[in-house]
Amino acid sequence: TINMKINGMSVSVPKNATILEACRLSGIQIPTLCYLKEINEIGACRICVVEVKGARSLVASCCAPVNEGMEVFTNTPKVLDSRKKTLQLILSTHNRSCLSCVRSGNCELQKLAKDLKVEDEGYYDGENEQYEIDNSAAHMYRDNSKCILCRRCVAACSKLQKVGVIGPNDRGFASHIGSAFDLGLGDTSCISCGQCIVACPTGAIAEKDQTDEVWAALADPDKYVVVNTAPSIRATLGEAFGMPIGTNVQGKMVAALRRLGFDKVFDTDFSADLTIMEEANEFLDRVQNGGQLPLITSCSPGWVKFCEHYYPDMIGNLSSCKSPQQMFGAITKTWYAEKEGIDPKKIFVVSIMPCTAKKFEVGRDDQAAAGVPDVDVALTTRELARMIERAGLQFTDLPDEDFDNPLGEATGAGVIFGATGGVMEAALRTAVETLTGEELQNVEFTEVRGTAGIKEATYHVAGMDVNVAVASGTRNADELLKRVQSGEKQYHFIEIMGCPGGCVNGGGQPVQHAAVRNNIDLKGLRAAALYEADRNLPLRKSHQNPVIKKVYEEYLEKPGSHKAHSILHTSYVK
Ligand code: HC0
Repeated sequence: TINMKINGMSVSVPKNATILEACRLSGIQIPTLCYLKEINEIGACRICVVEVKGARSLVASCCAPVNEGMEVFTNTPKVLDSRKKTLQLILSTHNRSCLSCVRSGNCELQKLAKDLKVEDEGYYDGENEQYEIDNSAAHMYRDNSKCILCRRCVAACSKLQKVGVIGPNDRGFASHIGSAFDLGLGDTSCISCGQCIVACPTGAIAEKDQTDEVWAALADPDKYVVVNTAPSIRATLGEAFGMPIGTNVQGKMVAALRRLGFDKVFDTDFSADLTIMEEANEFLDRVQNGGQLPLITSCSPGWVKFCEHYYPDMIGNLSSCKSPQQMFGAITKTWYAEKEGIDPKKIFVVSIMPCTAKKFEVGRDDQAAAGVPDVDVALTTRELARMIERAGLQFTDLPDEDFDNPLGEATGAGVIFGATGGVMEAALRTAVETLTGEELQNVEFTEVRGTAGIKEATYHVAGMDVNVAVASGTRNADELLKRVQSGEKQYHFIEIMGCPGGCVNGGGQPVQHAAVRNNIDLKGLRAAALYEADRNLPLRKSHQNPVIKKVYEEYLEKPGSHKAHSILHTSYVK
């Protein structure tokens, strides 16, 4: 440690800390705007300035290291005045239609303007650049009139995800964020992960809001509107209503959906169980019959798109299974529709996903088992929160209710899908039992848990060493696949999720401000809620799910059957 003074108080802080970190450790949260820990430490916005004794000018605390004996002042008139002027200048080019902005109430710029007492936000107003809204991508839009050029989205795209399809274009007053040659985002190799959206401090980028389509379906007496909620939503939706990170709100979520008027409230965990039946079978088939290995999971559409764009040679390794979202729609519009005597054309399937790429996945080819799209609309967690607000439901006061039958029935294997490593663990629970023919005593494969970007394990099963790996975030996926392609590593089975930490940290999840993202283990806290849910469930292996058993008995015959293939599997494009 080193010794220094902050606002006249003596403190000891780690010697490699920045001034920003030293202040935070001493109980002072300095305001920031462009700073994102580890990926955007560029000192560009100058909101985090402080006075350092002896320094000629104010110092950007996010990228200035501490020194022995340093004296820092965080709230002097000079500091406060500088921050306020910087913010006024930023606001002078900002589209301030805040009243109805999608980020109103959750905007970092808005909070700063209030905290820094900017009462004359139009002080430096003048002529501004005009931008067209980029609506070209399936999942999101960009409105540069609300962009403050902090580069957080650029860092998320290039440094976090290694996709790199956006960056600053032009110079000076004309600077704006966009794709190369100002192509529309939809014309680039964007993977639709939405990590840029959760990194954005303002409303410059957001998912395409499809809530009106769902309101219309709910109001249509000819439609039978079914909703399914992804595993991770129960662990994150509460954040949108001020509940602590990692609170499991499954019961209230179901109650809210029922009050919104959905005819049936079902669980994507059910179809996660179904995915395991098909995927474990595919894995065993490839192992036993010399199929292409490693088998790589295909349930994350951001990852699938990354594979198609950047690793087309590995498309043969992708599982042919549709994702649980798509399997849910497919089985609803076939088996369930037949059973209930409902015309599949009248069924409107809405899924609530932590993911923006799910909006893109809905429209992929070969995702229409009953001749109509498997899923009609994929909403993000944030869009669901907006519907609940618009309906005036007092979320925190709602009672806890249960999912409907039969597609609300799920095991613990389904719920852990939402965390990185969860699909692998769920698949192992079923594959190991099938291979050994014996009941698995300990169902917890802890080696593949946790928020590390890449995880590996070897399991000795039925006389064979099974090498598995798990990666989350496409930068980590890229690193892992390079090891596979170079021959450095040989695996039998790989799980890849497009977002770092898996779906709990998806691009459609409630946006937490940088002050939270930088300092709290968001992924770990959210994932813990899912592992706890798994621990508390009576059934924890997908093949134990009684409704899954019934679906195979009554309809699909067995995993991997011809019928299962035509309904639950798909293909990919190079
Ligand atoms: Fe996921 Fe899914 S677990 S991708 O992470 O596999 O989005 O939560 O719904 O489809 O089940 C997302 C989350 C899902 C799917 C499931 C998978």
